[in-house]
Amino acid sequence: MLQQFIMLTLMLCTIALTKTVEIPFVTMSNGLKFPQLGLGTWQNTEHPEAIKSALDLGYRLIDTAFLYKNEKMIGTALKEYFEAGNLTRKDVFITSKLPYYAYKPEDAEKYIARQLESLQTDYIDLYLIHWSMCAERKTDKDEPVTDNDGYHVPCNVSHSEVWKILEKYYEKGTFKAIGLSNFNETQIQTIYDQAEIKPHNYQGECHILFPQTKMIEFLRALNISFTAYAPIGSRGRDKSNTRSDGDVFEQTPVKELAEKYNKTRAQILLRNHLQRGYTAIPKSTNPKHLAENLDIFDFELSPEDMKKLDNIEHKRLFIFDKAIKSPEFPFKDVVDEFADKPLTL
Ligand SMILES: NC(=O)c1ccc[n+]([C@@H]2O[C@H](COP(=O)([O-])OP(=O)(O)OC[C@H]3O[C@@H](n4cnc5c(N)ncnc54)[C@H](OP(=O)(O)O)[C@@H]3O)[C@@H](O)[C@H]2O)c1
Ligand SMILES: *[C@@H]1O[C@H](CO)[C@@H](O)[C@H](O)[C@H]1NC(C)=O
Ligand SMILES: *[C@@H]1O[C@H](CO)[C@@H](O)[C@H](O)[C@H]1NC(C)=O
Ligand SMILES: *[C@@H]1O[C@H](CO)[C@@H](O)[C@H](O)[C@H]1NC(C)=O
Ligand SMILES: *[C@@H]1O[C@H](CO)[C@@H](O)[C@H](O)[C@H]1NC(C)=O
Ligand SMILES: CC(=O)N[C@H]1CO[C@H](CO)[C@@H](O)[C@@H]1O
Repeated sequence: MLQQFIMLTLMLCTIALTKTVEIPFVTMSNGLKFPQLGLGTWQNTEHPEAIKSALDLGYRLIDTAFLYKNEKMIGTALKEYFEAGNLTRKDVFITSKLPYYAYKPEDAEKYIARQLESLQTDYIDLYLIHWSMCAERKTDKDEPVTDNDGYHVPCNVSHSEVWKILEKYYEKGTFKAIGLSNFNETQIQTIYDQAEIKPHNYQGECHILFPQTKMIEFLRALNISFTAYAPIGSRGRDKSNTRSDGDVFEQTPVKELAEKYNKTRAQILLRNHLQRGYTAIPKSTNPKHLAENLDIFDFELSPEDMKKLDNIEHKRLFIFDKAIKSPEFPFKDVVDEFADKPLTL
């Protein structure tokens, strides 16, 4: 009896130890399954091991972009991981994005080809237009043309022209889903109305200081899935294009709920996103944080506590002020606040 009991206990412990976390998903309008928690990679250009650790822990969604200068690193890490082990390409969901200085159709095609090559894959699960505002590109360089004051020189490509390129690759099967990032509701609606293939996803800044409640409702009505970027307040953000103030960890309800639920502040914030019903993509290269950010499936915030996180002063952290001269600049609040201020270069 005792022996059997010990055996069983040992077995259960082993299972508990080797089990990777099962992440819930949302279903996109085209039926694609989209994990509700993923790995952000902005500012990770030097830690391929973090990509592998994340996969070991159970992360299955990796968010990247041409602008992050890490697609080669990620492509190599994935290739090594697949060759060494248990997963294959189809187990991983890759999101990437077209840089704002490559919206002219011939440019877009060139950059897409380079991205596929860097990622060492023949398809990308979700491909987004990174910003609504585009800039002219310096000849033979991955850089925007800027004016004497450092502002991007806008390019003259319509959203519908770029969208048609994404549709073409969707129809070829190169992209399994397509979408937008950093557009406003009017712009999304216009593309939606004109599109043959409707956007499957929108990625926007979203955290307790900028909860995007109206945007999320708007997207739900169109069955466009949502991805929250900077979900824990982009703690390590550099100052280019972002505000330097605004710390979500220091908000009183976050501290109080962390104590009440015996969870870290990051876990409270990520659980809040999960219960709001969309996808969040916290970035980390720290093994402890990677595990912590995934350990949010064993507790639930009460509706009253969810409300406490709703009642915080709202402020956009990402301002993109170098692109403010574009006629397509999407955020009126930023224009009003920053149009006459010097750049946060
Ligand atoms: N579409 C867009 O325009 C856009 C814009 C911004 C971001 N994004 C995407 O969204 C992802 C997430 O946004 P983000 O990287 O700006 O910000 P974030 O995920 O809100 O915050 C990341 C920062 O928090 C730290 N961190 C992570 N887990 C932590 C924990 N448990 N405790 C304490 N600190 C923790 C990270 O440092 P460590 O690495 O040291 O843990 C890093 O400095 C990006 O990586 C990118 O993939 C997209
Ligand atoms: C969106 O479409 C998918 C696939 O048709 C469906 O499973 C899902 O329930 C829809 N979501 C909403 C919110 O309508
Ligand atoms: C921008 O493109 C439109 C349509 O192709 C054209 O009519 C317009 O003259 C262009 N504007 C500039 C400033 O090049
Ligand atoms: C709080 O969480 C920590 C870490 O998960 C755990 O070790 C500790 O026992 C918990 N404390 C209580 C009172 O539940
Ligand atoms: C949305 O973007 C357009 C630019 O294309 C701008 O004219 C409009 O004011 C923006 N709306 C809001 C609410 O910021
Ligand atoms: C995610 C996963 O299951 N990773 C495993 C792949 O295989 C190696 C070697 O057998 C394991 O160590 C990993 O845990």
